[in-house]
Amino acid sequence: MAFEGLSERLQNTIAKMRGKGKITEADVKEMMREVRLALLEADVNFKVVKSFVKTVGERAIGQDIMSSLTPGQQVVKIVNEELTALMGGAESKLTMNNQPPTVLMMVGLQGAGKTTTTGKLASLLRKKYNKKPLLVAADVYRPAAIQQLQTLGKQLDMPVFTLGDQVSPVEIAKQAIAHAKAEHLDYVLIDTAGRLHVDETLMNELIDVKTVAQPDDILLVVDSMTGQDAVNVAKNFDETLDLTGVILTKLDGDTRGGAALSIRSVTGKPIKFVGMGEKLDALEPFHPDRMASRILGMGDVMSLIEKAQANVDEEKAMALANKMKDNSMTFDDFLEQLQQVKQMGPLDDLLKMIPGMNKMKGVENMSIDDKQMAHIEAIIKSMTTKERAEPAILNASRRRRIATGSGRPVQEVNKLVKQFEEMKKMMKQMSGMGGKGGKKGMKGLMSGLGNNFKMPFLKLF
Ligand SMILES: Nc1nc2c(ncn2[C@@H]2O[C@H](COP(=O)(O)OP(=O)(O)O)[C@@H](O)[C@H]2O)c(=O)[nH]1
Ligand SMILES: [Mg+2]
Repeated sequence: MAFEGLSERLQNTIAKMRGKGKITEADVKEMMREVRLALLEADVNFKVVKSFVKTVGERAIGQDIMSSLTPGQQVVKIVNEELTALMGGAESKLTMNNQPPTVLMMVGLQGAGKTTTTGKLASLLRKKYNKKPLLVAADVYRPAAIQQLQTLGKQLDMPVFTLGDQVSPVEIAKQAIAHAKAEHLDYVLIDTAGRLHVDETLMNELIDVKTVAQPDDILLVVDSMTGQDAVNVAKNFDETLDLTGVILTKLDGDTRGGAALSIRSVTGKPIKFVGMGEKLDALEPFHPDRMASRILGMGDVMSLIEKAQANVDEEKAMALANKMKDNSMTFDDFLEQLQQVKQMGPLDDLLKMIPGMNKMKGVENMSIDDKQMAHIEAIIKSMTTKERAEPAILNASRRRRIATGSGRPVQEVNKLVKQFEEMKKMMKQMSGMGGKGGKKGMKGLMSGLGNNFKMPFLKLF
């Protein structure tokens, strides 16, 4: 999990302040010392750390008293706001040219994820904005680079422009844009070559491509796992090419976070997207505010909602939400829900987006893999219709029969039944919380998630 160390240290530091009715200057100093260490340890650029700690410290000491917040909460709010500002404040969107095609030039070192990200971005442009992209194979050096893009194009059912590897990238870019115009395509995404290190030959070639292609966005793709190197690379590329934005890849790995927190501040260029995996849908717009909340363990409810909306069948979810309200959920519903949740990605990643959940015990081990899914399915399918609807009738002999039928140990059947019951109980409590005396956080969360998403999977494993 990305940002783990930073997240934990910051949260521990903040936790010490949380309960305090009054925060002294000494408290703030002590806290800033810890924040400083946490950031340095996360490989954040030291100049960035210095100025961050200074700003937060000054604001925390000089804070106005707001009646609605305790001093501890105010410090959290300041840290959250400053982390957000550090990462660029608001979301930075792609440029869109009024006269299509909009040209995006992808640059970066070898292995950073340019080609993959080109495919992901094209896919996102089509899925989210209904645009028609053209993928352009302008890496004529790396063996099989063209083929890699063609494979992506095939997977996405999207056109790929190539002139083979004997034509210069400049010529390829020129002809690709002409082709896109003729075909009325909306976006041209140029996948350029990388090198192992920044070198002059590479930069000169990229400058030439830039001159010819006149890109609306020049996006640097950098690997977040490389930490401060990523920041230096960004600085180098920006000095030569005047980037318009950065895409940070491999944020699904356990990067310490230094690049995400330093790049904007060091280069002045915004992070526009983050890569969250190898699959073609694993690219997300970068929201500094949400990332800050995630780091501080305040959850990222917005991203969770969006993910849910993109992946969950709304009608089915709605029907289920109603069943949960009157507590008539069956094992069939349960299975269907599991399948939907599974489509959204690793469960523990999802759970960490929920406020407070990242601190909950057991979250680490929560995941539904294909094997577990198959076992659960086998067990449920071995129940009779009546048993699925009325788990209360599942006595010992029925459970033994189900175990035999599904080829699973009876303990596993017992566990599943127990989890199902617990979940039903929890659902009942949660829907009760929507009303008056409900806890503010949970209530806000639930209404934020709307009727179509009630997290019935929280306590499964
Ligand atoms: N885990 C993970 N892997 C990624 C991500 N983006 C790219 N990769 C992987 O990084 C490797 C290099 O990617 P590629 O697109 O060929 O890099 P290029 O040399 O810059 O074109 C491939 O194995 C990709 O699957 C990401 O966001 N997360
Ligand atoms: Mg490539």
